[in-house]
Amino acid sequence: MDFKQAIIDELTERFAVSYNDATDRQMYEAVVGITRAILQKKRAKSAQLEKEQHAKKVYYMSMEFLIGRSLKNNLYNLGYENDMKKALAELGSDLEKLYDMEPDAGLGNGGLGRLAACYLDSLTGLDYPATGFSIRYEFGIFKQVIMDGWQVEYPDNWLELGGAWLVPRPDESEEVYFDGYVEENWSEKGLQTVHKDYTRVLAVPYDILISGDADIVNKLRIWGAKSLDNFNMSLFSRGEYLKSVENEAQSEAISKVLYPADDHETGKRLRLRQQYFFVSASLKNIIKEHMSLYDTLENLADKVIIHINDTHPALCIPELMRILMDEHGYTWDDAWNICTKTLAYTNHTVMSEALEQWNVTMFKSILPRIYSIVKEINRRFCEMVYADHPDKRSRIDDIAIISRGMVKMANLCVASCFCVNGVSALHSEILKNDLFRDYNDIFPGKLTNVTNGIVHRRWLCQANPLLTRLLCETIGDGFVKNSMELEKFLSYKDDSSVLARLAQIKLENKHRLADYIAKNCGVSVNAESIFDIQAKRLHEYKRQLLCALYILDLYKDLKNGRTDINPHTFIFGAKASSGYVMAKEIIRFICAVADTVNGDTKTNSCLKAVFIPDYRVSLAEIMMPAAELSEQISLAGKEASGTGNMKFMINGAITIGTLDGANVEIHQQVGDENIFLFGMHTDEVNERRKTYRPSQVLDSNPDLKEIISFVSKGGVSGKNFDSIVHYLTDSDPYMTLADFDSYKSAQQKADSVYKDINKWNKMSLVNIAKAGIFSSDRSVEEYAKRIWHLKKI
Ligand code: 26V
Repeated sequence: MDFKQAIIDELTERFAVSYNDATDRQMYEAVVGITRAILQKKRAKSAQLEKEQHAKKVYYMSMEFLIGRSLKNNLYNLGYENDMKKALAELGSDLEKLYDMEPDAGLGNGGLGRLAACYLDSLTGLDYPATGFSIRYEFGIFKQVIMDGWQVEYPDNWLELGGAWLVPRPDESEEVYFDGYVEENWSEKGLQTVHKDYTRVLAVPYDILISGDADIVNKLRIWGAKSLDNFNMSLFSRGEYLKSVENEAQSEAISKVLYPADDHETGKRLRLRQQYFFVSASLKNIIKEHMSLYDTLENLADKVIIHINDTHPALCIPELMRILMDEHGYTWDDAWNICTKTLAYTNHTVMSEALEQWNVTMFKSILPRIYSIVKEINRRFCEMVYADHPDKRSRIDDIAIISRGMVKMANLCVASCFCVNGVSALHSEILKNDLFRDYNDIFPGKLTNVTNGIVHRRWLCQANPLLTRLLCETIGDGFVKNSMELEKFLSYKDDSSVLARLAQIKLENKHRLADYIAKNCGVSVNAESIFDIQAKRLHEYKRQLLCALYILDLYKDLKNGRTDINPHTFIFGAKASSGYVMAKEIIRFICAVADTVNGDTKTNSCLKAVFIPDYRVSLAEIMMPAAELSEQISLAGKEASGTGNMKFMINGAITIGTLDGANVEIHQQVGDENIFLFGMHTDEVNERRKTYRPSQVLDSNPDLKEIISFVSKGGVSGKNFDSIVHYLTDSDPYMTLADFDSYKSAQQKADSVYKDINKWNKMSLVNIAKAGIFSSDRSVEEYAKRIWHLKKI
């Protein structure tokens, strides 16, 4: 393709400018337009193939798809990156500059949303027919600004430039019905229900086209809410301007903003509306598509998989029942039979406060028909448990879908879906033995594991071109398609020239991050120091505090004249939910610790710390390749999987971590010698918890005692951190103090290995070579083969 001519044409057609007058923004939009058009053509072909082959298809339902930027990803996957770069250069422009203009599509909070995005990419790259469904949030995850250590949130108006990727499809809009009441009438056809007095909202679809690195193009369909009731003319005429647009505003609020929380179920009405809105529109869309192809729903379960990403889209269950019964005349039993063969569910957390429950009164008022269906599912389920599992009768309150005035969405999913999976080996065991143990007895074999993965084409090939080139030169480029070929890199473990190049690449990537930090944080860090990074959402259980305490411990040692440690730079990136006060307090603490150590000229040549604001996908792409130590230090049993751990690993960072989530499997891959493990194991945590007193740990640990007293006395930047001191000394719910000594030993071990840089580089090489299994290509193949039974197009 002649990209130069295409750009010139696009600029004249769209903006009536010639290339030498075009602004950067016009250039950017022209290039996106051209790329999007290529994708659209490929999508049309893919859709045709899907139809011709009567392919079984997966619909991946998720409230979040944390896509990040798309231009580089698409050009890379299409194989046009170099051509486009050259064409732009000839026109006096620069592709890298255009890449940097693109806002992240931040339609997610963290791991769960990023996982959905990786899975769509991998499914597409592997030629599987898949569609993602979600919401077209006008505002994605907030922009984080740090003011005097405190997180402040600003709206993320990503559509301004990011909207260029969306293909509007108003012709496929759907109506969604809320509120009102249900009238039940007996007729010769049996019980008929009529939903009355409802309010309607229009769901308008926009498609984001997804490229893999193959010919297939899939789509992510995101729904925007539009009011169906035009503004009220009579109110307007009476001069009641605000009132006249109230209905419109209320409907359109549904797709206004992503809930910026991934920790606490707050039971908000608007969130329930968001969930039903995208579930109902998507299912109507799926059913229409299926009917137009087959003219029957009898074969729905053979042709369609609806995958529920966490409980957020769990309303798929009653909504599919509703469509089958109310709109297609199925009996309960026949509808249930289809539903329970079509729906599968992934659980992403065992934290009880994140498990969704809805107040019955609220649920019923917003979704009266859906409630009546959930009630019936619950009635039949409890009846079955009573009849077939008398030993579970005493546990019924915990197993039931509705109990104690709440609708429990995880229970609804496990009772209804044909398959339920956890996201790492350890997490899936905890589901079977703990969170869902009763269900595991009732439905043996339903619970399974699929360990998470990351799309290595983005997280290695695109984010780390230098390492990718080294890999291509040594082991060939087969790993791009088949991540398991990374293992060939192991044979270079003792090749000193490869190890030296690896070190050089890491150094260049560290310089790139150091430049970013200098520019964005005003802190100069030494690229020769060890880069020790913790990047993830801020949560107590992830224990960013543990690392912060260790920084103070090191600082104390340096002040006391210790000289035997390598220069060390601690780098953090983390957003806190806007209402999560302790998480924000921890950010404030980290920033103050950073100010303290960075400002001390006695120690700052050896020890620095930085909190980089606004952690997001595009920032992660700079941080991961620059990391040497990857902090994965959650309390064992709490992190379902983690996926950042995999991104660091594949870029050659060595994990310092607990045996939690997928760290367990990383350990299995690399062995004891290539990871720094520490801390209590899950069973030890459970045992210790029974009698845990943080004050006892303090009494027996003079180092910790000194650190805490330093904090209490205002040693950290002169600021008051009583909140942190009390948190740690009075309750310490995630046992930070209990794991401190063990963490410290692991850090010391890492520090001593770093002195033997050859050994360090070897460990780094082994991590890269063993990371292939954590490609989402592997995860998606497991889903496709074991759970969804999909065939490639
Ligand atoms: C929960 C909630 C609760 C209500 C408010 C809104 C909201 C939004 C998201 C969530 C999901 C929390 C679960 C989650 O993000 N889990 C993460 O999933 C990753 C992908 O499987 C996994 O790697 C992380 O370990 C896990 O914490």
